[in-house]
Parts: sequence; structure tokens; C-alpha cells
Amino acid sequence: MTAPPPGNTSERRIAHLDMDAFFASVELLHYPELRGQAVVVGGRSVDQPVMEPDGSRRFARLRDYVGRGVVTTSTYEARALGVFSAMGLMKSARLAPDAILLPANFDAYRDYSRRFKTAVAGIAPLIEDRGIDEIFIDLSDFDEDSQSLARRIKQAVFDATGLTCSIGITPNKLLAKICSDLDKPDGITVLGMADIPDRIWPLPARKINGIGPKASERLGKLGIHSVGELAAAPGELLVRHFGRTMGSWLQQVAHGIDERPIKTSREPKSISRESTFQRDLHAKLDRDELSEIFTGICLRVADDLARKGYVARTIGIKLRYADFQAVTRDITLSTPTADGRLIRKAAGECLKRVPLDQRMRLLGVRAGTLLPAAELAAPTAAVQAELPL
Ligand code: DCP
Ligand code: MG
Repeated sequence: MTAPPPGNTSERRIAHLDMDAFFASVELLHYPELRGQAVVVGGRSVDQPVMEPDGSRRFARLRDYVGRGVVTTSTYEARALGVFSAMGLMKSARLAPDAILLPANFDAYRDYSRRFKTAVAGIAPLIEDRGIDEIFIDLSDFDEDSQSLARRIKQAVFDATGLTCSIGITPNKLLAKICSDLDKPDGITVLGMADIPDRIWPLPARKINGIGPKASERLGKLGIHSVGELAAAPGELLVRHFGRTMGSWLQQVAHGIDERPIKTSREPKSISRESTFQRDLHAKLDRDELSEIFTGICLRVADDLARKGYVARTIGIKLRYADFQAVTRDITLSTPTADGRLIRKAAGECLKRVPLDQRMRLLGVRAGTLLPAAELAAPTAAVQAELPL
């Protein structure tokens, strides 16, 4: 059996969409006369605009601000003056004294957040919600080319909100998140694995989500500044300085590798079934009856998994004794499954690890660490098929 070539048709298509200057842009919808100006969101409600007798609005200016508040976000015109999120308002007043200051209005931001997500869901429903102004979208099932899909999604967001966003479309979440930021505002960036050396390696390592200020400082001390330098660093050097888990993660992400699936909000964390017995049962004395109930529960869990389209990586049991004490045990499978017999076998292993001298009143089986069955890669399925049952 030969492995599929890299970059074959099974490559996923994942988009990351991030709204442009989100809070500030929502404010501009309410105060269109501020368009094109340096505007900062932050501070307190005392800085609310005041309506003048002639019907015009009087806005607070950054230079008049006194206090310890910080910039929540700023328009791109304010950013051009050096004013960014998390900067102290008084410090930013020195850079942009004439900038308009508006207090945050979270109810409006939440409302627009819902609107843009609903608009995207109308086109592509496989969405992972990443917070108020960003989402991942799985576009793997579309035939349409990425540029035109991105344009269509951006248009739907604009029609629903009057706001622009930026989109990155790539084979995974890691790269998509980086790419949505490469052409902001109102941008589209599409790239594949082959573009990594040209487009990703020149970027500073901290552009990778998960490499924070501390890690990038430590990398800097090792002479590693760009993603490309990280990709070229010897694995054992990274493991020595960051530990095995983080070290190998750093190596993977530097090569643009990221297998994490899209997690839609409706995705269950686990699927479980349990049964309270008509009378308390004893593991040895009521062995047959218990075994039949146990198998029944496992088959129902398998059924639920199949119906919902998931496989489970962990199988656990819950057991409540006659005295109402409860215990749980679980085990991790080497291959995720939705097969009733394998679930029964794994749950049986768990049962061997709990004390069974007391009678029981309830038994439950739980399938956890779920992933969509479709994501079990084809090669794994092929290997499974070759195993004797
Ligand atoms: N936000 C915040 N505090 C921060 C950063 C951001 O409260 N330190 C809020 C305000 C932003 C929103 O979250 O509008 C989204 O954050 P982003 O990082 O996406 O920033 P923007 O959407 O404002 O700008 P960009 O165009 O760079 O995405
Ligand atoms: Mg944003």
C-alpha cells in the first residue's frame, strides 16, 4: 500500500474570518460622520457623544481623557498614528490627541457578532465560533474556488452588517488564522502547503497562534526570529529548551502542520447512556443479567455515535453502588471507534478496574473525545480493514 501523495485531493479547506477593527467599525455605523477619522474605543460612559442644539454631535477627544483606561480597539486611521489595542488611553493621547474617543457598547457588538455569524452560516454551516469577531469555517465540501467563495462570504457579511472582514483560506486552522491577518482590512489571502516557504517562513514566529510573547522571547535568545528559522531549527534543540510536547509542536507548526478539526458549537463533547437497575445487582451473583444490560448500553452508545456521525477516542464507565457511592474509569483507545463490540470490550476493561464486591444500582457507559467519523483519515481506515477481526 502506498501512502497518498502530500497535497492530494483530501486536503482540507479551512477559512478563518476576522472582522476589521470590529468594535470601532460598529461605532462608525452609528456615527457615519466619523468615517475616515482616527477613532478609539475605550474609557468610560462619561465620554458618550453629546447631541448639540443644532442636531450635530459633540465627541470626546483623546487629549481630554484623564484616567487609567486602555484602548479596546482603534480605527485603522488611529493605528496609522501608533494607537493600538491595550495601549493606555493617556499614552495614546500623546500620539493622537485629536482622535475621537468613544465608550464601548458591548450589546451592539454582540448583536453584530450574531448577525455576521448567521450570514456566514447561510452559505457555509460548518462554523467554529472563536469569539466575538472571529470564526473558522470548514469549506472542504465546496467545489467553488476559494477566491470566489471568500468574496461571496464577505459580501454576505457586508449585506447583513455593513461591515468588512478579512478571510484566510488554507488547508488548516493554524495557517488560516495567520492568513486572515496578512491582508487586513477587507482582505482575502488564499494559500496552500506549497506556499509556506514563500509566504509563512518570512513571518515573525510570534504570528503563530500559541507562540506568545514569552515563547518568542525565548526563541529569540536561541537566534530564532522567523517561522522559517524555527522550521530549520534542530528538533532536539527545541525539545531541550521547551520540553518534548511544546518542542515537537513548534516543529510541526513551523512546517504549517495542524490537524485540528473544526469544532462546531453543536458538537457534543461526549455521548453516554446509563441504566438504573430494577433491583441492585451483584457482579458475580447476577453476572449474566448484568452482562446483558452492559452490552445493551454499549450498543446504544454505538448507535448514538453512528447516528450522529462520530467516533470516540475514550470509553468510560460510571458505576453507582447500592450505597450511592459512584466511581468512574476510562481508557483511551489506540484508534477511535463507533463499533459496539469494541466499545463493549473497552468498557469491560474499565469494569475490571473497579471494586465489584458490593451490589450496584446503576451502570453507565460514556464515549468521549469525539471526532467526526469523516475525519478518520482514509489510510487509517485501510489499515483497520486489514486487521483480523
Ligand atoms: N478587543 C479587546 N481588547 C483587546 C483586543 C481586542 O477588547 N486587547 C476587542 C475589540 C476588538 C475585538 O475584540 O474590536 C476584536 O479583536 P481583534 O484583535 O480582531 O481586533 P479588531 O477587530 O479591532 O481589529 P483587526 O482589524 O485587526 O481584526
Ligand atoms: Mg478583528
